[in-house]
Amino acid sequence: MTDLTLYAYPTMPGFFNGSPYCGKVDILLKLAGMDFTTEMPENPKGFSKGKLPVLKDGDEIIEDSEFIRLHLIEKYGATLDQGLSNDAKAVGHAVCRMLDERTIYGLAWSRWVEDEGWAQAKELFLEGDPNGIGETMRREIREGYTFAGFGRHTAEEQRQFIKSDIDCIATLLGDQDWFLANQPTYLDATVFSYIANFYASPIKTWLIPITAKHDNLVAYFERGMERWYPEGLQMLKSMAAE
Ligand SMILES: N[C@@H](CCC(=O)N[C@@H](CS)C(=O)NCC(=O)O)C(=O)O
Repeated sequence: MTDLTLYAYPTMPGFFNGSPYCGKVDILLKLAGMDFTTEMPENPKGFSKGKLPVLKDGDEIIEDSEFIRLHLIEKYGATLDQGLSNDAKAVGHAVCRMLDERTIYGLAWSRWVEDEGWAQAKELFLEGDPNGIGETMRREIREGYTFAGFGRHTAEEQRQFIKSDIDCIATLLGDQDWFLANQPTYLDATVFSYIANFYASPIKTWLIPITAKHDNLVAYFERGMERWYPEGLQMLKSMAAE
């Protein structure tokens, strides 16, 4: 009997999470067949890293999506790798790091820093940001990414970087249903969460066209939605039909 709570940012019922890190863990837990509940904690900053997702497993608190993945392996034997070769696992590792440590810049910058994305994000995530918390986060992201280098590039250069990451994912997927194996692995938990946020987030940004031009990524998105978020897919289909 497990007692698992995923602390994650809230999302529409039946929909993928607007944070790719939270979405990744949601899918990892689904892939592992775990029973769990999802909650928005009263104070995410109360955890030692001040970030979500966090997994509570009985008395244990595990922070960071990567440590949560390792916890599922260590405690439950849920490798979620379909017996991949070491070479394939190395590719999986590299792709996860690219998305989580670089491509994320494009997603966060387009939502939090660029005016067009921010106008939408503050309504969706912060109900208009009446207390100005979002403005503080916005400044922190701009400063942090500028220190890291991404923020020093022009918009055109930033988009070139992110487009090359998305092109790389599309090439790697090719005509397969899932990355690396015939059934989804932990890599799909990560990639799907990004593709979904690029392509079908309620926040509309320049990430949509550079993802949508890859037919295989669009088909992959729908395949993942059917598997993990069928209600959300229905919602999207009815909205498109209106
Ligand atoms: N490396 C972490 C990153 C988690 C992360 O950056 N979460 C964001 C949401 S997408 C967050 O909590 N941001 C709030 C903050 O940094 O204050 C992981 O993989 O879990």
